[in-house]
Amino acid sequence: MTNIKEKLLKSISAVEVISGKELSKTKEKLLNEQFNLVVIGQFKRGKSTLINALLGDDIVPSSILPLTSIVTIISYSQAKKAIVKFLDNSKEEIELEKIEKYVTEKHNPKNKLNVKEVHVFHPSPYLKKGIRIIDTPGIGSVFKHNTDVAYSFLPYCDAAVFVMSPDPPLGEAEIGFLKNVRTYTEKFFFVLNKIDMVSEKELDEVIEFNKHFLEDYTKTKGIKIYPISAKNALKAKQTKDSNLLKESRISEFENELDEFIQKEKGNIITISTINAILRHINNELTSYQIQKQAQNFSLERLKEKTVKFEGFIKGVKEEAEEYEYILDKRIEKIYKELDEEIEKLKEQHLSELIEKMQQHYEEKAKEKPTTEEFEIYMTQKMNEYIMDIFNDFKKEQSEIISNKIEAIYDELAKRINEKIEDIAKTASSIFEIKLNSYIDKEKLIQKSYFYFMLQDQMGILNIFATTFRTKLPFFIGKKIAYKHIKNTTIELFDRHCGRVRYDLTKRVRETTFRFKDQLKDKLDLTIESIEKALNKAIQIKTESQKKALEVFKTIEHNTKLLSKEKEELEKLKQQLS
Ligand SMILES: Nc1nc2c(ncn2[C@@H]2O[C@H](COP(=O)(O)OP(=O)(O)OP(=O)(O)O)[C@@H](O)[C@H]2O)c(=O)[nH]1
Ligand SMILES: [Mg+2]
Repeated sequence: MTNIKEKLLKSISAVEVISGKELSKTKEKLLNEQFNLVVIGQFKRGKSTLINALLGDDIVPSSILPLTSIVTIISYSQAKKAIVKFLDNSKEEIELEKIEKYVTEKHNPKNKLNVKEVHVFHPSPYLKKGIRIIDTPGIGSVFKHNTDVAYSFLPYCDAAVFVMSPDPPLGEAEIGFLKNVRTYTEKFFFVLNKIDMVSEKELDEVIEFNKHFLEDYTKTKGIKIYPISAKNALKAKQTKDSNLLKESRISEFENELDEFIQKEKGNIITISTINAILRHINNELTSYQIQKQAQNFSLERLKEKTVKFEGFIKGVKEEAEEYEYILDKRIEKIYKELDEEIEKLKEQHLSELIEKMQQHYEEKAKEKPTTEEFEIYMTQKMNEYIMDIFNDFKKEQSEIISNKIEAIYDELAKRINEKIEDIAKTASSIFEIKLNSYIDKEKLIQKSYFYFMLQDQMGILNIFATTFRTKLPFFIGKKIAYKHIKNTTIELFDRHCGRVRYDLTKRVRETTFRFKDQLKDKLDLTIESIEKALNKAIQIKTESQKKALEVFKTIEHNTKLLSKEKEELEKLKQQLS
């Protein structure tokens, strides 16, 4: 990945120098595109140690006490440094060695420093590949807030490493967490850390045990567990001890993670960058051809032809606007269909859910619990049912919607490509030369972008243990408590419906915006390069012959350089696909 990236940056610079134009958007996209890898797991499983092991250096603090309390985002930079971002949006640069003061419960108890997150910059080669690692506070620790943090990062990451260890195999907090993140299992890497603490036989048992439960909780078959010792891996890398590194078994995990990263993201970015450079080269070569050809016409005829071409372009622009309108209409239709699905979901599940709650009510009542116990039990049941319903629904709907918008985007991209071809054809006929158009077909969105998370503070119902209701004796309290639960069920169901709608439509809006921008750019750049060429051609005609000759010499030279660059990029593209 590093190599290709560097190659492409070189190619961009070369094309910029030759053409005298900046490819800033392409460069920015290539440089900024990061692979977000989030590391999650119960406290003390060894998340921070694993990150240090991947990087081969003690970067994030680790300790025997529950430690990380603030999210730390680690990315590449030549110079080591850390930036603390506070809840009031202010920032402060600190020395990397001082992050402990901000990210740990010990030094920043209950986050009294009001830290939002800490950004760490480090020159590690691992990060240079374009990987951004996110260290999260352990789930299920005494600080409930930490679990929410882990949840909230999932939708935005490209892969998640879930760290477990043999002591004990799996806890309640982990199980609860895993049940709720089923939607994301595809991007999970399950790591069993601290293998140095158990015998070979014990290890096999723990792996078997965990695998069975993981598959059960996430409803996924064939889950792979990577047994490693992060502690030994880190030590081995720091002391260059190859035997210890082998013992740590980290390499297999690293390799497969790398492969996943390359497959998921690397190719998409590199191919779209290659396409952008090739498109740019093609526009530039077309512009040269037009400038040369224009010299065969009198100034008057050239101006006539230019007017004719402008007329054609006006039509193209109008059509492009129309496409945008059609796109908006289709997106609206997707929203409407989603609303219908939500209504159907309500019809199908809500009355059934209330019925189930009624059954639980009757069964639990027989046990004569206290009102408080009763309410806690019922609330738990309700949360479980709702989570189940919405987990499945959101997965199904994000799949359906991402397929629908992909189809719409594909069709529109095809039409814009046809327009670009049309421009080349029309320009060819007006200016009596053969011009080539550069057409690429690339994926504009990633499926993972559509997966999203429901469980957040809003989704979890508070247990109203302090209200007067729960203090009532059960024979009085049960009816009131049940009525309360029933109303809350309806309300919570509604809120989840709203939440699904909000999340999905937001994602559709964001991708559509990016998509439109890309298409518009493609078309505009093609038109712009021809228009500029015509202006230049007219200008050359009014200048001295000596100057004109100079211009054509440069054009000749640049054509050779760009053609060579083009050839290399095409070869690279072929290798990648
Ligand atoms: N034996 C052994 N101990 C390990 C290993 N990895 C981590 N530890 C130890 O486990 C403890 C917790 O490690 P951390 O990396 O701080 O764990 P964490 O998951 O980041 O913890 P929190 O931030 O509190 O959630 C430390 O004492 C580590 O030295 C390992 O592979 N083997
Ligand atoms: Mg930690």
